[in-house]
Amino acid sequence: MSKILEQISENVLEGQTKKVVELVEQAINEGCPVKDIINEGLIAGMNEVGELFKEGEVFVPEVLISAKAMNAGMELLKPLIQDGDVKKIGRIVMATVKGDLHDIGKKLVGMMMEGAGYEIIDLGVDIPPEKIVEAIKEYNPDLLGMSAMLTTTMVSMKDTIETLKESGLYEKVKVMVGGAPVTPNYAEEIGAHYSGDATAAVELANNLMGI
Ligand code: B1M
Repeated sequence: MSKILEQISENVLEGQTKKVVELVEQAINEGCPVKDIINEGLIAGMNEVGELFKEGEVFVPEVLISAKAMNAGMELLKPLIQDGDVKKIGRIVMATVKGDLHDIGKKLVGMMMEGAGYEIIDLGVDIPPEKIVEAIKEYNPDLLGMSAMLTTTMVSMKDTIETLKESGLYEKVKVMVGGAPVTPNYAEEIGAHYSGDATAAVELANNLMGI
């Protein structure tokens, strides 16, 4: 990994927003590929925070400070992966499921999808099945993307699909799911399509759209 990406990762870990912004700007100016800045810099740092969080070495406030630093870096990259003139190739409603407040990964997926030409309607976090179904009725999207980061909340993906089926909407929208605890098997079991990261999510969406 190049030195600057390592520094971005370290500064996300330390929650140094100003420094992350400076380093991301520098990496962009040096021509570093955007996907490397995201994966080897920003996400690598956040993953380390995750490990320390798991081990009880850091707590929620530190995690939030790191998340803020990561988001600040992502904002700088947004214009580089989004082209305002791109004709929209499909519409996706996205949500973090009921009981779940994690949204960094979902935002990243949304950002990459937008960059690939999709129109994103992000419902936010902690969204119950009924709200998702209402949104499908209102926006009539091609795709529904659900994100869950907790083993305890991923069941809401299944509940949402059941609610979609009961409302007769399941046949009208292709359902994509993702997030750390979600597996391809689980997705298949509940009648959804799985992708493991933001790049794979775009590939999957394109496949589902026949692009
Ligand atoms: Co929480 N948290 N958290 N957390 N948190 C995890 C998820 C955890 C794995 C940490 C750990 O113990 N190691 C653990 C879950 C364990 C489990 O259930 N298996 C956990 C826990 C337990 C909790 C709390 C319960 C802690 C507590 O309060 N005791 C609590 C729950 C709150 C709630 O949701 N109700 C909690 C709270 C929080 C914060 C609020 C502090 C904060 C969230 C801030 C925010 O999102 N705005 C937070 C964070 C930041 C994390 C970790 C550290 C980092 C998550 C992240 O943003 N990663 C996380 C540990 C970890 O994952 N290493 C952890 C970076 C992001 C780019 O990756 O989100 O994985 P990720 O997204 C990826 C892929 O998953 C995928 O693509 C993304 C980009 O590559 N993807 C999709 C995601 N959605 C997709 C959808 C798709 C396709 C792909 O299609 C639609």
